Amino acid sequence: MLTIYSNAHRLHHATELKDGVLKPCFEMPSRADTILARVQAVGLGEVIAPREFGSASYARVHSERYVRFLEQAWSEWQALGRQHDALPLIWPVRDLRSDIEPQHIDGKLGFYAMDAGVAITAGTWQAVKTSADLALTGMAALTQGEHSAFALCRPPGHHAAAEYMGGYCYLNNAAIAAQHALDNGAKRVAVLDVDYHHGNGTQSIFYDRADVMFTSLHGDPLHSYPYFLGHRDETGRGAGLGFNHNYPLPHGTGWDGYGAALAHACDAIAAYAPDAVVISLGVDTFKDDPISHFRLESEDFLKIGQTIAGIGRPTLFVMEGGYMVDDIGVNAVNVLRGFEG
Ligand code: SP5
Ligand code: ZN
Repeated sequence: MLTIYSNAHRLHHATELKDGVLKPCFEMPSRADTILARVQAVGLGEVIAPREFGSASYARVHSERYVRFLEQAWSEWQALGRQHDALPLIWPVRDLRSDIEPQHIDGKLGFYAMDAGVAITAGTWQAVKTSADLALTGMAALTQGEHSAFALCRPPGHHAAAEYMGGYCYLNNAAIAAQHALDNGAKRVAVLDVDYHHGNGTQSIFYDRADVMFTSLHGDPLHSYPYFLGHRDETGRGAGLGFNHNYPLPHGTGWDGYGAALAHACDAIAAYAPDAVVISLGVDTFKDDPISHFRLESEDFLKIGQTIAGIGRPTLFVMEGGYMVDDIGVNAVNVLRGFEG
């Protein structure tokens, strides 16, 4: 399987608010290094660099003003003499106004962030746009006839919506890739999100649409981040009604519960007959993941890949979460090897 990778991810290494204390993000550069090392160790296939696509491709699923904000936030922050990571400190909850974009960077950060897990640093934009380019390059390979590809994205993307960032995510790499397929002749694309956390951003982007079916298996939002989306009754809206499927699963879910939900999800995706499938590949479902609560074993990730292969469609794997540095390489590549059979 083709892997698309760039060292640009190293430009982004930020801090997050953890249990009330600012600490280095769980989402750190060594994650991608570990996964790349495993790709090479098992000889998965060729590793190529991304093409540059540019903001117009990102603005197919994000608003132009949001993309501009991401591009300019660090220089606006730095212009105030600030040197630490840019973080929001106020959010427009409920009856506060969210129809007017503030001009001050502190206002903008709250306006465009859903949480305090998306600090912006000097190198963040370069890493973020390259991550989106990895997914776009992977999808371009599928449209040129590859049956599968692996975009080794970092930072991840599935919590980012049209106009907000959150949960280590800035641009929604999987959604950008899905839209690219549609813009290049695909009629229907399925996005299947197997990260431990609900893919709220991807759901939000495609919620009104029938040309992208979104399916997510995740920790029940009653108890797990992102808390405010991902319930079973979210099934789409308008033309999109019936094209959004959530499988919230309880703490402690192991292969029995997970495998059954995944098989059900993949049957529904196969029935949709998509021209391409995008997998939001999080491996934070692993039993030893430091921030999650499922109990998958390393061998179970092979079975995830096998089940996805049963859909039988061209498939782009887009890296999302997974934080147990020693094992995420094995687990992510097990999905890819399981897919290849
Ligand atoms: C892409 C992705 O997986 N994003 C996940 C973002 C989760 N952010 C909040 C996690 C809070 C978990 N707190 C548990 C602390 C354990 N010491
Ligand atoms: Zn996650």
